[in-house]
Amino acid sequence: MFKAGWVSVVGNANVGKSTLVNALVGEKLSIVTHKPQTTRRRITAISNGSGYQIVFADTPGVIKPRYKMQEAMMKSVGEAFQDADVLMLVTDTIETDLQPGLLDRLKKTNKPVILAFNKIDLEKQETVNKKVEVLKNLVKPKEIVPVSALHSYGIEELKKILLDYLPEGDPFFDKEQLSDMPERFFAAEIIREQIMLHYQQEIPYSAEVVVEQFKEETTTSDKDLIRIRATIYVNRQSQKAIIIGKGGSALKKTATGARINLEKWLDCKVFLEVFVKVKADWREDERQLKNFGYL
Ligand SMILES: Nc1nc2c(ncn2[C@@H]2O[C@H](COP(=O)(O)OP(=O)(O)OP(=O)(O)O)[C@@H](O)[C@H]2O)c(=O)[nH]1
Ligand SMILES: [Mg+2]
Repeated sequence: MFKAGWVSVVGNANVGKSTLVNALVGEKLSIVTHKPQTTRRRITAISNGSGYQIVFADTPGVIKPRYKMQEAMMKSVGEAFQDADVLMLVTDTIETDLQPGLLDRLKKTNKPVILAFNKIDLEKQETVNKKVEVLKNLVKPKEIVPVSALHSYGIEELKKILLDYLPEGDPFFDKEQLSDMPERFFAAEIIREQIMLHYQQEIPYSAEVVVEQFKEETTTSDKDLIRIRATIYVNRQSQKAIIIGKGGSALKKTATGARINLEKWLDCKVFLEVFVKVKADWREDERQLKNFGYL
């Protein structure tokens, strides 16, 4: 008997969905930062084991959209709800009030909901119990699993429970495959992670990264080198100046951070070139959002 199915990971922003998916898959696929709205698209992450394949869909945290890009983000959450065999709702100990857009969908679904109560390392057992009780009555999950994604606590238990609710069936993907998304996409995400970390206020939310070139080369020393050329697009000219910084210092720091993480992830030397361009108000521009793959 082989079990295979789709688990969509949904929740408020910043509760640790991506950290949890990475822990479940055992590989850093989704980017993680301390800022909300880090994840912008549905990201596939595959966990293969003996007798099972779980295809996780990490999703953007549910918010009330203010511009078209955020509308597209929320549309991808809706799609993840539809495609799921099992819904894994993630909440944390800090904010247990579910966003209305999330609660509505949870109330309408007839799919099994497993609640992963994350960040239990931050709270006393007593407080955790109280908050769990509130959520239990609100969303009526099939199971509740307390976890700490950051400390890899409760991960195996959670996986076991998810498997109980997965259908029997053949695997969807090759068992070596970690995702159905291309390396270029993950490379762009690794660069965007550094933008989220290095800049303040609206800047990270106004930036998009596109990888234009991703080329493997064999060098004379027999070690592989990957040449990556990427462009950071921002909304306005003033933002471009901030991204670049005085004498290029800010961009240099960002690109260095990105290169180090790309080398770790690709396990080889990376030559990274980053350019910055303005695409006026791209977050509201349907054609641009299509180009960037949001629509
Ligand atoms: N203390 C603690 N922090 C955690 C835990 N899990 C995640 N975090 C932190 O919570 C923050 C948000 O984590 P993410 O995984 O990016 O959260 P997310 O739900 O994917 O966020 P969005 O993509 O923005 O919706 C990061 O700073 C994580 O390190 C945990 O178990 N304990
Ligand atoms: Mg995320």
